[in-house]
Parts: sequence; structure tokens; C-alpha cells
Amino acid sequence: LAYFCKGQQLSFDSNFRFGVATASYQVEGAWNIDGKGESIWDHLTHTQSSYIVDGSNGDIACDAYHKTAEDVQRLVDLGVDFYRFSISWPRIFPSGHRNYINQAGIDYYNGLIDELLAHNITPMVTMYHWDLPQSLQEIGGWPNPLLVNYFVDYADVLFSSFGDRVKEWITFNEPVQVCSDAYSTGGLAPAYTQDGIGGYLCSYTLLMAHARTYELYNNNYRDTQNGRVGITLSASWGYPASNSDEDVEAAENFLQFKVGWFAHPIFSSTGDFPTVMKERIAQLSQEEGFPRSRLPSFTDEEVALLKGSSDFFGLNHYTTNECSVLPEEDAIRPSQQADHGALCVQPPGTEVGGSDWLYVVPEGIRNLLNWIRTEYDNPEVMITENGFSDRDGDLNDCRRINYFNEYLQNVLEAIEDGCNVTTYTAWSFMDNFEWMKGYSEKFGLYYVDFNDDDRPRTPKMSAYVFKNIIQTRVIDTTYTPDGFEVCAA
Ligand code: GBH
Repeated sequence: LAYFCKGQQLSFDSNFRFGVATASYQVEGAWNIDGKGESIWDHLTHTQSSYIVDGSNGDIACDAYHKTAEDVQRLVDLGVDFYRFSISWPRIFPSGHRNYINQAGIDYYNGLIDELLAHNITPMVTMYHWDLPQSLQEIGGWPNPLLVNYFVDYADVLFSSFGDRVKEWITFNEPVQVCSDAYSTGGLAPAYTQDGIGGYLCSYTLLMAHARTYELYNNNYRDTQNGRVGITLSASWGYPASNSDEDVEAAENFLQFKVGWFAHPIFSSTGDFPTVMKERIAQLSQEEGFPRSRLPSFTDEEVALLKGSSDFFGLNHYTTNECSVLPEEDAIRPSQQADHGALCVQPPGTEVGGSDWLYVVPEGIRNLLNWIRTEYDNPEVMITENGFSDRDGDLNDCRRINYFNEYLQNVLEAIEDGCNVTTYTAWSFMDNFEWMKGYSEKFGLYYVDFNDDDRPRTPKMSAYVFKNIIQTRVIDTTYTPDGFEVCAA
């Protein structure tokens, strides 16, 4: 078990690991430095800046590319066990392809990895956190199944270049966002809106790229490198608005279509997409006049390859929705929402963060962890992101502290329930480029001054609180670090 009792208080076992996370495009900057190629985020922000609320981009971002040593020192100050960061594919393959490997890109990540290890911090590496080489978007991006091979080419170079020192790999960050937001609803680059089609095509490619990468590691690297390879899924909790059969079904469909979509093929005992997803999409596709289901299907061999293809369940969790059945007349056809048939909204009376979708519902993480436990036979869950946004960037960030305290308390309770949670990662190490929200929404434990060319970082009160949790292994809601005001109860 990953906890023990100190008096009446639950606490984290000494083996439980804490870390913080970032992603390449959100923090690195150096968008065209040292031979890096263009990514879909460079392309979108430079050619259609109106998509970004403040018209900004990640050209410089936190300039983390030039601040390896000082940032690693901050991680040491925080006392984290590991640092989760992502590698920029176009920094390694500027053309998108393996014809040319950019040595300066390899050198940059070698420098970061070696600096972390020199300070006893474990690198946890995400291979893909949304910055696809633009050249690969120009041949269709993730809906094009040829990208399976191109991704495996890239993963192979990462394993062979860094796998002697990197032992924790995450193939993809948040497939639902990579597929739905990018190709169905347009909320992320390249901002395409083929709802009900693009996202599903993408999911076939992404899942096969993941499974082939896992297979590659097993065949060529696992024996010598001894690491672990997994995937990170985003999952909100969804509960029914009433106990009517319809609402209960809507909430369950929401979970199956948003979590099960990528979890069922990998983590369930039967494999493949969830049955409810296959049935509903086939049915609606037929009604809409499509000659076949809009959801691609796997061969038996592909189902088998996908099943069990992850050494852990990486979980990004932020929020909870209340779900009811989507009224037929409100359904846009075709769309992913019509396919799952759920209308999921802000739970009544809940606090909203600096992001309009981020409702604070601490018990949601406990409910979700228990759902994962029963649905997928209690896999090891590594929480790879959890965090709270504001807009003011206040250093006395009491709302963020309250969020971490309450969510972590619920993680402890989930562990007590029997959930196999081993790892917790705060999003984010520092304020950064928040995709379509630019610099307007801040998730950092460190404040970053984006008006200063040096991009100085300042620890917020939450950084000290997080450090205290790591040190003491308990949640102390009364803890106030030196130099900060006590948070109102
Ligand atoms: C993560 O995604 C990302 O991995 C990270 O890069 C990012 O900085 C961080 O979260 C903060 O956003 O209800 O239709 O308005 C979070 C994924 C994004 C999923 C918002 C739910 C709600 C969209 N979440 N989304 S909507």
C-alpha cells in the first residue's frame, strides 16, 4: 500500500513519488534556434494568430531552452523526485522525417537529462505533447495512418539516444485532445473542425503508433534499457445529474467516449474500442447516410497488439462535469457529442478557476480513480497532471493551494479505497503558454514575468506548500510558508 496512518491523518508512503510537469512548446521558446523545424503550433500562431486569445505565441515562451541549469536548481529547491517534460519532434527531426537528425536538438535534451540526473531527479519524458512537425500536418496530420511509421521512426531515435538514462516514457499526452480538439472541434492546432470524423481517424493512427512504439521497446530496448513505456490520458469525472436511467446512461457514455475511447483498447481485458462506442457510432453513421461507421475498426491482430501495451496508466485530471442526456434537437450531426449523447456541464455551486472549464470538485478525482480501478482491473496509475489556473498570477495563490490540498487529500482517500496510485505530478512547474489561451491563464507553481526579456521566475506560495507536502508526506491545510499571508479558511 502507498500510504500509512500517522495518528488519524492519512499520509503518503515514502515510496510515493512527486513531480512537476511542463511541455516543450509551452516553455522552451527557441522556436527556430539551432536548426529546429516548424511545428503546427509555430505555424498556427504565426499564420492565424487570431486563434490565440491574446495573439501571442511560444516563440520565446519561458525561454527554458536557455535556462536548463537554473531551472533544474529550482526543481532541486522544490524537492521533487522527477521532472516530466516533453521532447519537441521538430527539434529532433526538422523535416518531420528520419532523413536528418538535428544533433543540436539531441544535445539540448542530453543536457537537460544529464543535469537532472546529476541532481538525482528522474527524467520522465513525453514523446508527443502536441507539437507535430508542420510537414506532417501538410500530409494530413494524425488522421493519416502513415504517421504510425513516422512516429515509430521518431520514437526509435529517442530510445536509442536517451534510453540509457531515461527510464520512464510517455508516448502521447492526452490523445482525446490530440484527436478531438485538433481535428473535430478545432480547439487546438491545426484547428480543424471535421467533427465526428477527423478525431476518430486520428484515434486509429495514434493508438497504432502507441502500440507499435511499445512493441519496438519490447523487441529492441527493454532488455538492455529496463525502462517503462506508457501513455497519458486526460479524464474528467462525469456523474449523472439525476438518477433517471437516461442521465445515468449519459454519464457512463461520457466516460466511455472520453476515457474508454483510448483506455479500453489498451487497459481492458477484452481490448478494442468500448462496445457502446462502436454500436452508437455505427448506428448514427448509418442514419446520417455514411456508407460505413465513422469510427475506424481494428483487425484482430491490431486489437491484440494494443491490449496491455502500457506499463502504467498515465492520468491527467483537472475537473468534474455533471451529465444529463443531450436533447435530440440540440445535437449537431455528425458530431462526437451526438455520438455519446451526453450534455456535461459545470456542477452547480462549484468554484471555477482561471479556465472556464476548470470546476473545483475535489472528490471527483477519488471517484474517477475508483472508476479506473474497477473498469481496468486496478492498473498502476501515475497522475501525470493535476493543477489549477488563475489569471492574476498572484504570488499569494491561496485558491491553488486549496485545490492541491483538497485534491491530494482525495488521492490519499482513493489509495485507501485500494487504488494503485504511485505518482503525483503538479501541472505546472511554471506559468507558460497555455495553448489557445496564450499567457492569459496561469497554472504555475512559479510565476514567470513574460514582460521581462529575462523571463524571471518567482516561486508562488503554492511552490512552498507543495515542497512541504513532499517533505512531510501529509496535507497540512494550516501550513503558511515564511513571508506569506495566511490563507483565509
Ligand atoms: C492539459 O490539458 C495539457 O496537457 C496541458 O498542456 C495544459 O497546459 C493543461 O492541461 C491546462 O489546460 O470543456 O470543451 O471547454 C487539459 C485538457 C483542456 C481537457 C480543457 C478539458 C475542456 C474543454 N483539458 N478541456 S471544454
